[in-house]
Amino acid sequence: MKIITASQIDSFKNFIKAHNNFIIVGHKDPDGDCISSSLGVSYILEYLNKPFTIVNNGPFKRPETKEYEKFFTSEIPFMSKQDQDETGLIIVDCSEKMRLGEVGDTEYLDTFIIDHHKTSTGSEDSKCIIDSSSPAASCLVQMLYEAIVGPLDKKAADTLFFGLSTDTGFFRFLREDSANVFELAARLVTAGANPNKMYDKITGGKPYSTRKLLGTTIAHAERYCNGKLVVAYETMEDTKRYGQEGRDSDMFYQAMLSCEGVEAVVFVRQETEHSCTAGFRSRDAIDVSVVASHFGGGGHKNASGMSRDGKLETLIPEIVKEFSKIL
Ligand SMILES: [Mn+2]
Repeated sequence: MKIITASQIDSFKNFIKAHNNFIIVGHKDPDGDCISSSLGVSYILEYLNKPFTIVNNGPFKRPETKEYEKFFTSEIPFMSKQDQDETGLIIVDCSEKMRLGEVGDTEYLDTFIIDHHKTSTGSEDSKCIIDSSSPAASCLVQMLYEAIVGPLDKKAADTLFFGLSTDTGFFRFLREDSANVFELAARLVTAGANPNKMYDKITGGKPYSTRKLLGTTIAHAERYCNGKLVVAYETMEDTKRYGQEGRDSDMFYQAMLSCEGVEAVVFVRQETEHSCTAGFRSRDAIDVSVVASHFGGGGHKNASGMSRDGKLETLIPEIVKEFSKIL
């Protein structure tokens, strides 16, 4: 992870100075990092006495995200032309406005992006901190917080530890180059974050039906590319039966990636009659973001996703074909 530079901190400070009001927004279907980064930025604005609204299109489906829903509104409030001119939009854990969902008109707002997705491109000007070496957007927010506000209090530490824990798979995804990530974590724990409780929070509380759904998904799994690729799917019927109260695809990826010879895992879900979403995970050198980009999606080297028109029967062979090029 790269440490945030003085000029990045200055560009963020200047953006805040330039506006009287702020909208903070992250990607729809928020995860722990998205929530953590959104709230983290709000603490910085609170400290600087700048008014803000925290927006997320939801839904807050994951059990660990539910307690945070009350801090978010689902749409950007109505603004007059003058309000728009004075308002700064801060996008966290996301670089594509498409992924914000139906939050309202963001086009006229001066924008600053804080993100760590590999497929992020960044805007033409310098109003962004985009660093794919950062394991979580919350790490970037933590460094901004410490630079602008100072030492973390317990509330900020708890919130930011949530993002770090989520996006690192509770530190499982980190490698030998991440000593400075553990230094950030150490400061969070010093300020009161509790790793044991956090692990419980991000892994526990899953409804029983999600375990049944996991069984169905595993039963649907098939191997391709000489056993290097596993593909599973969820039909609308499966969702109806077991998937109403949330899902736990992470558990599925873990189960399959720990299987001998498997290098990549695909999970495709029929969301509506005409559209699917797919998640990709991989080990080590296999870059699944390449496949995700091919289908108009994005993400990280070892974890990406996409959303696309189509049916399972036709989409799965297309995905397998793309994977056969990289496996
Ligand atoms: Mn993230």
